[in-house]
Amino acid sequence: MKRQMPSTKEIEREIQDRVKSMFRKDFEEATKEEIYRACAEVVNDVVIDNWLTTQKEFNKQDPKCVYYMSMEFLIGRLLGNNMINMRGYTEVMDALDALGIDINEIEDQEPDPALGNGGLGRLAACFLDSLATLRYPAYGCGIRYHYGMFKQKIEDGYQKEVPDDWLQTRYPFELERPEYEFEVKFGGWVRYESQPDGTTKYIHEGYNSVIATPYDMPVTGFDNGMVNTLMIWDAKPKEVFRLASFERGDYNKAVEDMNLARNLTEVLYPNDNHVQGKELRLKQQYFFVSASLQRALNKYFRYHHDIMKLPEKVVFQMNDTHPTLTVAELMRLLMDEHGLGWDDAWEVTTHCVAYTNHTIMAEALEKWPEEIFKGLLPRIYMIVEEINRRFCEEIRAKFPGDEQRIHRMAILADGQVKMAHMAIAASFSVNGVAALHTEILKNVSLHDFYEMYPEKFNNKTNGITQRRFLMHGNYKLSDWVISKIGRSWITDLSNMEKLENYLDDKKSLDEFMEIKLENKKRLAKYIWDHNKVNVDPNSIFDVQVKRLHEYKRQLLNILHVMYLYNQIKENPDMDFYPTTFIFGAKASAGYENAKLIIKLINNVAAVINNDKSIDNKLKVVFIEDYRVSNAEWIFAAADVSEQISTASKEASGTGNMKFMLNGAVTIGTMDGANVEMYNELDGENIFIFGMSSDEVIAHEKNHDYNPVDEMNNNPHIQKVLGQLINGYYSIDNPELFRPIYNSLLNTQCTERADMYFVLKDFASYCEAHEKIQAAYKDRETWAKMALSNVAHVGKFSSDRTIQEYVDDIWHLDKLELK
Ligand code: GL7
Repeated sequence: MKRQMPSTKEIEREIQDRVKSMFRKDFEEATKEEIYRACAEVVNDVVIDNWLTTQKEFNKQDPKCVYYMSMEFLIGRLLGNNMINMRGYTEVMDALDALGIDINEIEDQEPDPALGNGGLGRLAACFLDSLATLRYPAYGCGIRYHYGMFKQKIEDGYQKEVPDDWLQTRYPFELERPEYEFEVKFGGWVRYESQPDGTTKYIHEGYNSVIATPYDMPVTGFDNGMVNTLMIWDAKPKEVFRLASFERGDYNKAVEDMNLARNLTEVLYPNDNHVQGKELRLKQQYFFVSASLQRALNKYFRYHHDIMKLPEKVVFQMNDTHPTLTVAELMRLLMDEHGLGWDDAWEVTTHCVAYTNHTIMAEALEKWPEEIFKGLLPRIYMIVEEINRRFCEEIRAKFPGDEQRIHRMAILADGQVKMAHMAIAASFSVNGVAALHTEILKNVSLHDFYEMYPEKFNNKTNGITQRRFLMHGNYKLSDWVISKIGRSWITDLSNMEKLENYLDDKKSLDEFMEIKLENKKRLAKYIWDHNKVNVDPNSIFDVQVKRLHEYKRQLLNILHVMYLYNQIKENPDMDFYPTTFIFGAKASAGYENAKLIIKLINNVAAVINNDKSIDNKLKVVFIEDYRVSNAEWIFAAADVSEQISTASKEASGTGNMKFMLNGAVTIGTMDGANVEMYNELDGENIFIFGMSSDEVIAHEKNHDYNPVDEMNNNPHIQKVLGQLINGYYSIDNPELFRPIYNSLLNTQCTERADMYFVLKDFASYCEAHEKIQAAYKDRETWAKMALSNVAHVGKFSSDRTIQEYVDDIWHLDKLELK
């Protein structure tokens, strides 16, 4: 039976009781942090009952489950999320209110679990939310990093990385499950033993090992009593006791095991769309893959004995290439532990694994040096060699005589293990994350593989959860939508189209704009508290928040701001609607160009914000430590959403959808899911600019783009670029931004000058901004554009995405819950 949240009165009493029993304090004496912990337990109590019921139904109904394998789950804070999904948010808010406490301050006490970098990790979290809401049986499988994504401090305009010690105090929404511990082995060698029946036994010896311990987190569905599980794995040494007793003399090995366990899950690699081939990362990958598979098989064998039928009950979705070892580890377990021969093991594996590609960026393609791979995973390496041998034979059979093609497609080539190739060879499904991205995979980056296995390729356009990104982040708009069209959109976002009835209703448009203004005031206060910059809530809030990457072109945005500033200074009376340009972005710790762009944004902000002569027409704000929790407020307050990646580079984007849901109007390129947003909007109420992906790809192929021409033909660009190197934004050190200047113009500095076509798209970007200015001046026009975005956002719910994965790839049944 589904358990509901108690009434407001009961919650009020329970919170006080918990404070007393947990901290031996009267409510009045409790700190905010203690009240947060008490609230978490009150909510947990209900969650746990539903979790138990759900898991009992799993045992009874024995449904097919998806295991979503991901190195990243950017779940964000859970208290608010769980209260929303258990339909108890208002009740807790009112209870706290009665006790004189603001719920925001209590939610703010929770560390923001940042077990991911950006879009890819947040997508995994949205998928779990949708799976539970749609009642599909699912497990998330990941890593319990002790330090998540670093916290960003801005000092003198520069990014400083500060460790994110989110586990400093006990996290209330996780549960250690020592009963599901498994051993994971690294290094050593493999000994062969011929068996009397003619088969060979492979024995792994001389290895180091750790114990993998899962911590389970509940994943609540919206208002349906369903609670799935996210298992994140931590490592502990197996040998502690031996170390203490000095027995058997392998003290050194025990020390090694201890260090292995200590380092393994310590920290998330803070790279987005880029991997470094670090051995520790490969260890992390094998660690969580092996532990998750062992737990999955363990569960399977509780109710089944025929391993050949595994694909009827289990599907592993690999979130990018990071968990590709799933392929080889499943083969190993099936053969070495469960006695299958190669062909049977391959038959089972290839019906259980599916792969999602999330990027075409070459630097994100995972390749491991064979030597490292072999040393760390000797048995797995043998299996990969055999997969590769058979795969190359298959290519040869299909394309006889095309040895170059075999070389291009091989899993083992040039001394490397190519993870994407293995993922595609073994998966029964390969999907991209937006229509355009999937087409580029098929026609360009994975073209060889598409020719080999056209039937494997399919598209699943990304989505986001409206529960977190509207109901929680923007309750004012959420309540307003409910007052107009009811509640059905909460679990079926396509119902937002009913808002079309209000597009010509002046009163509704006014109310809508009033809510936006309230949200802008909330953000303006946040900006004042954090940046000490005074921004006018009546100015246009033009926002670009996402990871800092050259292909995402924050540089184009800030160069345009520099251009506007020049314009306003040259023509003080020009017609210009005051605009606040808001940025938020973390750069990977070792990404020098990206970090310098952050510094540039902050220096430009300092100059512009302190120039009284421009009469507050322009403001620039860099929000420190952009993360899930402040993102919700930022989306709610945005008028304009900047989605300006070089066409073809952003696989999908998901921030674009969160802005749209919150009634911001997009300025964007025809890239990723922007293309589908454009289609949903019938090409209206969105500002598109710049080259198409075909044009970009053609220039890349023909090497015929020269940014110097762009500069010479455009005096505005000339002036702005001059200001990069004449000390205009860096008086003390005029050379500071020279590397940015060089990256745009100087072929000697990068592979290609202006790799991401910033100057090429500059003029058309300026024009699009002029159109925004014109549209914003008419309040009603703008309101209609913005509301039209909300009305057409239906497609971009992760509920829709998950239903497509279920129908086309996973084939799951909904769990029955009474
Ligand atoms: C990403 C893509 O860059 C992004 O466009 C996409 O929305 C996201 C989820 O599919 O995946 N790929 C990637 O490597 N990272 C992403 O965010 C880090």
